[in-house]
Amino acid sequence: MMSVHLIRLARRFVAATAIGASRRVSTTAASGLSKVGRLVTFILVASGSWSLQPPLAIAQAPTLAWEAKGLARPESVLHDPVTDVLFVSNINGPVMQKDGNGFISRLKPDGTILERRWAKGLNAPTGMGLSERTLYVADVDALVAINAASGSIERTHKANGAIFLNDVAVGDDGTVYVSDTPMNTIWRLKDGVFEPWLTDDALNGPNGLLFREGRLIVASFGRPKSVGQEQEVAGLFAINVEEKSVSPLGEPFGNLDGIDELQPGTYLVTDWAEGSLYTIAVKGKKARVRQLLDLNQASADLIYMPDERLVLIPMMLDNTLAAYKLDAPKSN
Ligand SMILES: [Ca+2]
Ligand SMILES: [Ca+2]
Repeated sequence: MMSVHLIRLARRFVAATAIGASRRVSTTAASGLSKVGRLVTFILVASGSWSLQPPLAIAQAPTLAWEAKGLARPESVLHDPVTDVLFVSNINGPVMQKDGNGFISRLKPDGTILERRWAKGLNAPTGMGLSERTLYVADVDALVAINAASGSIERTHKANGAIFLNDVAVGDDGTVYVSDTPMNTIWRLKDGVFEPWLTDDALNGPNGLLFREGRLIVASFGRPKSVGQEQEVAGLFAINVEEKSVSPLGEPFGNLDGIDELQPGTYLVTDWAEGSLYTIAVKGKKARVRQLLDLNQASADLIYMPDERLVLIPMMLDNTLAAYKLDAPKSN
C-alpha cells in the first residue's frame, strides 16, 4: 500500500513538473549556484590520475539542424533501426493525467511527420523502448506494448502502486526496465511478469534509463520539491543488474531527464527543469560534466544518432522535436 507520505511526495513531484505550470521552476535551480555559475562548473571529482582532456572534442556549440513542430507535449524520442523511423511520445496535456488522449507520432529521420497520431489510446506516454518488434511505452502506471509495425496496442501491463512510470530501457536479453520516478523504483518486465524489481531511495528520482554492458545507467530528477524549498538536484547512477547494486557516478548537478551514449563512457543528458544539454564523461565513480547547450525549460528524453552526429531533443513545452548537429572534433 502507498503511504500518505508517498502520495504527498508524488503530488509535489507533479507540481514541480506540471506542464501547465509556470516556467519559473527553472530559475530556482537547486544548487544555489547561479545559472551562469552552473554552466561553467566542471564537476570534477577526480583526485589524481584523470587527464584534463575534455571528454569529447566538440569543435563548437551544437547547431540547430531542424525542428519538427506541432507535437503535443512531446516527452521522448526513439529511433527504430529496422524501419528507419522515429517514434515520438506525446503526453498531450498534463503529466500523469489519465485523459486517454496521449499518442505516439511516426517521423522520418529528417523530422518530417509521417503520422502524427500513429498509435492512439494512451494517457500521458513518456519513455519508450524496442524489444524485437514491440514498442514498449511507459504510460503513467502501465507499460503498454505496441506493435511497432501497425501501431496497435497489443497488451497493457499494469503497474499496481506505481505513480509515474517515466523511462524504458531494454536489456540485451530482452528484459524491459522501467523507472518510477517518485517511488525510486525500477520495474522489470521479464518472462511476461511485470513487477517492481529494485527500490532504493539513493536513486533520487530515477528518470532516464540506458542499458549498457550489464548496467542500467540512470539519470535522476531529484526528490520531489517541498513547499517553500528549492528543487534539489540529482546526478547519474549505475545499477549493476546482476548484483542489483546502486552506485553514484559523480556528483549531483541537475534535474535530469533523458540519457544516451555519445561514445563509450560519455553520455549526453538533458536537464528538464533548467533546460540544458550536457555531456558527462564517467570514469569509475567519477564524472565530469560539461554543458553543450542552454535550452528552454523542459528539454526531455533525448537520443543521439551517431551516423548523422545529431542529438534529438523533445522540447516538451515548445511542442517541438529539435535536432542539433554536433560538430566533428577538431583534428590536431
Ligand atoms: Ca494526455
Ligand atoms: Ca523522462
